[in-house]
Amino acid sequence: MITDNARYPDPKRSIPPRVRLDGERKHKGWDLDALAIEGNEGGRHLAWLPSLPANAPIDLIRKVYERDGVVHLRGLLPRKEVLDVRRRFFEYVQHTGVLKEGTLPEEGIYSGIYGELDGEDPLAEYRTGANYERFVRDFVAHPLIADMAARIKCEWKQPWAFRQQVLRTNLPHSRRTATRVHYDQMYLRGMEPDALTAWIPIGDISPVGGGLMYLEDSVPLGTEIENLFKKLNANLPEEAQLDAFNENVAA
Ligand SMILES: O=C(O)CCC(=O)C(=O)O
Ligand SMILES: [Fe+2]
Repeated sequence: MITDNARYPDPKRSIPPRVRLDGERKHKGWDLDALAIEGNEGGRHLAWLPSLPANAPIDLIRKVYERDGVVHLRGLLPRKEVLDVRRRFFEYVQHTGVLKEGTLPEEGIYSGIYGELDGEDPLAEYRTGANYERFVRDFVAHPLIADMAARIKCEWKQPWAFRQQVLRTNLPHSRRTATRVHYDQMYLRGMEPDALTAWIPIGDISPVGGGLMYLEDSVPLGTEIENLFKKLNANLPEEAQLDAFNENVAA
């Protein structure tokens, strides 16, 4: 349970100031300066993450990934297959009443059943359960995803150390449900100094409907933090060195 409320700014009140003068401020009807997105920074300092087509030369994709620690690819998966998973998921949660009557599951239109939500997600149990369903497992195992990962990380001899997947949903009119800022390597103690995460929007996800925020120029910061952990953890027993919540990390 989250008790540290002060760390979560009210998304309705934090109107971001214009802090970046370069780049596009408006995109497809969305105005970055008027967006109040919940996150550790309370919605300030936003810019659109540029994208590359998935069929761009792999050298370019790798270059952007190495430089930024993230690469936003468009058009990797057939749209129809993605929308199929979207439909299956909403059919899976339809019994909760979360979908608006008279709309198609594929559209994923909210009924408003839960009203305003503060720090709770009534769908959490179902979306967690959906991770074990065949249609989600098959989607995660899509060869196009694995192939792209292998092309980006072509130096990896053995690409998969273990399997981890999270199916994420966000309900409209909820606050304090955003996952706080982190990098995924943070949870992977005592393993290779590198990991790749694929975040895949299942259908069209608007900037206020959830999605991914990325901290620009954060690669050196992550490296610095990891080096510090390595130094601090060196004196811990082996088991504690592998613990993502050991005394050094938790602090
Ligand atoms: O469930 C979430 O919102 C985020 C999970 C996540 O970021 C992760 O698994 O690395
Ligand atoms: Fe993460």
